[in-house]
Amino acid sequence: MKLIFVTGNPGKFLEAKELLGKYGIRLEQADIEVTEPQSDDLEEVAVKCAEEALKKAGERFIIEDSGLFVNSLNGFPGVYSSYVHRKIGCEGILRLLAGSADRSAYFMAALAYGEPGSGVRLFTGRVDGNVATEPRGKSGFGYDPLFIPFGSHSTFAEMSIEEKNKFSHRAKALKAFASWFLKKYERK
Ligand code: ITT
Repeated sequence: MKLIFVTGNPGKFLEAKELLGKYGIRLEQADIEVTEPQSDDLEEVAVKCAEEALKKAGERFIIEDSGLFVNSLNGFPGVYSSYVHRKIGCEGILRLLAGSADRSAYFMAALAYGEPGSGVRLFTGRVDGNVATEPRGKSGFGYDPLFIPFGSHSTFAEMSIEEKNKFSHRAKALKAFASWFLKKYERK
């Protein structure tokens, strides 16, 4: 079963490909141009992007918006995670957190499935953890060197894709999607 992942982020794609492969779903990447709307609601961004992608994609697809929410920074960088990472990187987040006793944070993923003729459906996933005191590890992308999920001593960047998928926000949203999708497909 083939499915398109509309994303320009190869890290997101590899994680999703590994996980959905276990469900027998063969994922292909498509970098369809989608303008992200101005909103600080992750779910709204994902749904609006999916609605736009629906106009351009000729087949069923998934699209995902995600971000790191640092509790002592009132959820910053949140929906602006990609932009903030490009501008100040992991080091910038560490500077903002210098001296903070509370280093708790979470990643959220809002994953929208779009199917021509059927509209859009949303799935979400969240993982809580702490921001490390220094970047650790070389794998993954974005804030992976900073994030230590509860239940582990390693950062996401110190984990293999398979290990990260045991914890991550993206994997949780993808698992919810995959079980719904397979049931829907089996009914047909
Ligand atoms: P697409 O929109 O093309 O899918 P993107 O990277 O721009 O790719 P987002 O707009 O959803 O995606 O931004 C999410 C950002 O949040 C991402 O670029 C990272 O900086 C961060 N992020 C999200 N999930 C992450 C993860 O699993 N590990 C590390 N950083 C993550």
